[in-house]
Amino acid sequence: MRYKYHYLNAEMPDTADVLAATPNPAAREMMEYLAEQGIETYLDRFAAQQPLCRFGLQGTCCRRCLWGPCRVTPRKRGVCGADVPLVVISNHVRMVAAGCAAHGQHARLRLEAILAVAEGRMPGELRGAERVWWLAERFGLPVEGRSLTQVAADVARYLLADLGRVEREPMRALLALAPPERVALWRELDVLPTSAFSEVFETLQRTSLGTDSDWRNVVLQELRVSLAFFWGCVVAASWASEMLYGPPRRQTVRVGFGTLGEGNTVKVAVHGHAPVLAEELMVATQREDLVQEARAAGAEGIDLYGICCTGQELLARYGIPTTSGILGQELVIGTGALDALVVDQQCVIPGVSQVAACFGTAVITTSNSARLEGATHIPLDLERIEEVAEAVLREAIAAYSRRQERPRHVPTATQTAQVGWDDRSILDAFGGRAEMLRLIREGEIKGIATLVSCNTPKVPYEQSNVALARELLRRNVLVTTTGCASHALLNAGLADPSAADLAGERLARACRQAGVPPVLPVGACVDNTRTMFLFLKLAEEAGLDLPQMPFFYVGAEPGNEKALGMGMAFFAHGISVLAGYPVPVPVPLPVHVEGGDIDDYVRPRNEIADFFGDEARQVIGAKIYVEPYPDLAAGTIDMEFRRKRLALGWV
Ligand code: XCC
Repeated sequence: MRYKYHYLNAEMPDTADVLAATPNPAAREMMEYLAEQGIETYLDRFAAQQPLCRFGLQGTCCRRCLWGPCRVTPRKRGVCGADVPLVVISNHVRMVAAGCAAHGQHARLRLEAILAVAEGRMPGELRGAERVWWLAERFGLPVEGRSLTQVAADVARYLLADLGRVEREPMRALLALAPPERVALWRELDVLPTSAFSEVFETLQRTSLGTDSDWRNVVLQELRVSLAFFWGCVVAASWASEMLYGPPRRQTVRVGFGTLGEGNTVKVAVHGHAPVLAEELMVATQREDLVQEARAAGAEGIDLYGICCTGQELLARYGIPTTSGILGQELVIGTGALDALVVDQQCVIPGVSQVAACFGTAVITTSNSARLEGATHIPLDLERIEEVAEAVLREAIAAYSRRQERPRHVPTATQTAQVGWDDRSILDAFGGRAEMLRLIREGEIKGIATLVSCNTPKVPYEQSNVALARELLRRNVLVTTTGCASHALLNAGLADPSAADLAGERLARACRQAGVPPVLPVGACVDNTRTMFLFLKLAEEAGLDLPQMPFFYVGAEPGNEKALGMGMAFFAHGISVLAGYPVPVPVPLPVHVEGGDIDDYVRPRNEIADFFGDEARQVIGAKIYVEPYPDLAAGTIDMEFRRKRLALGWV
């Protein structure tokens, strides 16, 4: 690849590399088409930014006060005296705190929606009764003689309290649901979080100028905020969605750019993370008056499509086709097929506005905290949600009428996939907890890796996610997936049962017998909750602690601060993490010496790196690996699985 980063043991692609290596032919076609049209995309901006800043890539640029910015090295501290480990971990924990805030805000919106429905302020009903009763029981809330909506409101308030508590007491959902072995460890380390809001607040003050200057103490805050991230935000958001809209539904769907080319309909893409308005849009697309308006404009009806995590939510429940993750959003709009792009919050890049302007696509923002220049703003109001959905669709219909003569270029490729999985349906498909554990113990399934998180321009489009998944399958590793990694794997056909043909003999047999694909999409990023509960249930069945089990968290293409938080949360649970592209916790990698012989490598010393790479194993039971090359990454995961299986006497 064109851009070499010797000090990271990594390379990055230019546009020609991306076109040559992406496993997504439809994306390649769109990249070429937009380049011909002279329309700028992320590829052009990524090239213009090369070479990326060495200090930024290593996490050693400190901008947390106004004395700098300081670029620290082992020989040169910051003006305040901060050394490399302190700067790296302080920068990192701030990113995790930002991720916590991001997932926390969309958890909050969903919990507020539950209260609004329960109190009759928002239309609709709660479709996830089973989750409501289960949580009430686990949280010890009174249920005798109380209605579903009363209990659901109590559950929502309980989770909202974990989001925002300021009293110095531990988060209650974590105490109620996390494994006792982990709770005891976190208590011993004194990292039990108070709430998401409090830990984000504490993280920011602690990393301000001249506050916590003991990097090991900052690591403890990192664990604390990661636990708040998971139990206060991720879990709350996933279960709030289930309480509102019901569990995911196992179903066969079609996905990919090609779905955009079908039918003469008003085409609306939903994009972002909080599916509250998108759910209402689902209802509104069927409303007779709006369908009539679409027909009067010359269309046959109104169709929805999904991008990013809001897309994954609608895919898992209703089979609404998804088109792309974060990196392909400009390409989707560049097809010219969309009449409107409706965004809620997060992962909506500013670049979409320019592409949308070229094709007359209406961009509609709906969150007051996530606006785009040039967009029409129709803010979500829970109490008027039907009117808001109606107004959004009217904008889309108007755009359809205006856009009749606009150019369209829609690739034809689509893929089929089985989606809508969760911990329960996966266990059921494999014959229940005991039977699935037997398959793991006997090596039919060597281990389970969850392949999650974003896309990054630092690798050819979707290539690391897809190549790593294929290599894991070949090594008999079962894969669950969420978020933008899931978009990549769905687009590559790996969530279709026929992908068992790519798996090792033993995994292929297990999947065929169970009738499941070897890659199981479990939803949006907050639905990593489902993978965590799959891991917890299997560990419980085995009578083992999480760190003993052959489970892995893999972020092949980390891009967002939320992805760092998710990795740290799984790490805190004793599940090893592999970051597929050098993230700014530089764990020890052998680095080739520039200009040296082919085998001339050094292992850079860095206390933080040593901690996450080795020392943490003693304390947490897990470690963090960084490996940008997918085949080597798969080998690393396989190595850890083999060692764990040997230790357990599992062949
Ligand atoms: Fe965003 Fe969730 Fe990352 Fe994709 S995977 S880039 S966070 S949309 Ni969640």
